Amino acid sequence: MTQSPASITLIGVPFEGGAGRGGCAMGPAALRLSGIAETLADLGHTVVDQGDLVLDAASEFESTAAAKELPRVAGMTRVLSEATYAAAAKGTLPVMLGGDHSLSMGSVSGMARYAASVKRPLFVLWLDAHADFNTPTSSPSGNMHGMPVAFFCGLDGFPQILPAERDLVMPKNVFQIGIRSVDTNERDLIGKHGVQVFDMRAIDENGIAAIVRQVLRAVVESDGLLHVSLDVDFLDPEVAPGVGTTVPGGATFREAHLIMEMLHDSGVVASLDIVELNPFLDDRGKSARVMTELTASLFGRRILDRQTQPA
Ligand code: 5AB
Ligand code: MN
Ligand code: MN
Ligand code: MN
Repeated sequence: MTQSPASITLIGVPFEGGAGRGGCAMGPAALRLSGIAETLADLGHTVVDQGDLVLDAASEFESTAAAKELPRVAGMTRVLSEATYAAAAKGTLPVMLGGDHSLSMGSVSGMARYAASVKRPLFVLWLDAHADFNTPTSSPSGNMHGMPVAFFCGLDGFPQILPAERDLVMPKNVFQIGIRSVDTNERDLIGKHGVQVFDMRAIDENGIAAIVRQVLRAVVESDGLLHVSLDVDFLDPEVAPGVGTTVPGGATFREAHLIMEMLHDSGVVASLDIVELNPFLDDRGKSARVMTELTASLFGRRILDRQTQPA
């Protein structure tokens, strides 16, 4: 868990096959350059960087307009799902250095398998401008970085990338914060399956702390494990410009930090994805540094020795 000194496994996923444009494959290098491993070690954690995964396409699939680069996405999903499971099963906390958001098809599937093996429910906190709940049938773009949540929840419309008996995440255990861009079909799917969405309006109306408390209460009450998936575009583009799919009106620097600080204090975080960083579009390393700072807050960096006051 994030609270006491943790053993952290950094898993580099230099993958951009799920995004509409190139650049995310350089994400792991930029995150390393921003000092992510050293920052976590300075906080007292044991950090093992296992380097970048070697990725291969799954040649039985075909790339189509509905699921672009499917062979590469499928190959990455298989390798990362194994790597994430293995890192968690040996008692470490996997941190994925992405890579585009299709990598969560693998990381979350691996964590779902791990959670099932220890008989605890898996919850997912999805910090993103987008819901990423499209399927190949609903997607307007065919880009698979817009589909990972639908995949790990087991929606119809995907080819069989992982074994049929794989462990899934229940849509009601997926909490999304920061959402401000949802496609028409995707909106119907969210309603039908009951994903718990807190859009930007909910943050404006309630404040971020009340929302995070509600999410953490759900996890703690059912003794769950929490996987956090942090898309760079969750943040306002002014704070983090280095991403291919900017949407104005995102989370502020402080809102994002408060989430991370509260997550740390909860002690329920079991794994983390840092995704969609595109160093080619970044402003002198600004976004890479912000992601490293946020990760530091999630792993215990604090301003003063004080927790968030109860409501
Ligand atoms: B990201 C869009 N909904 O499906 C689609 O950045 C955008 O991982 C997806 O959140 C954005 O293509 C994917 C229009
Ligand atoms: Mn995303
Ligand atoms: Mn996004
Ligand atoms: Mn994006």
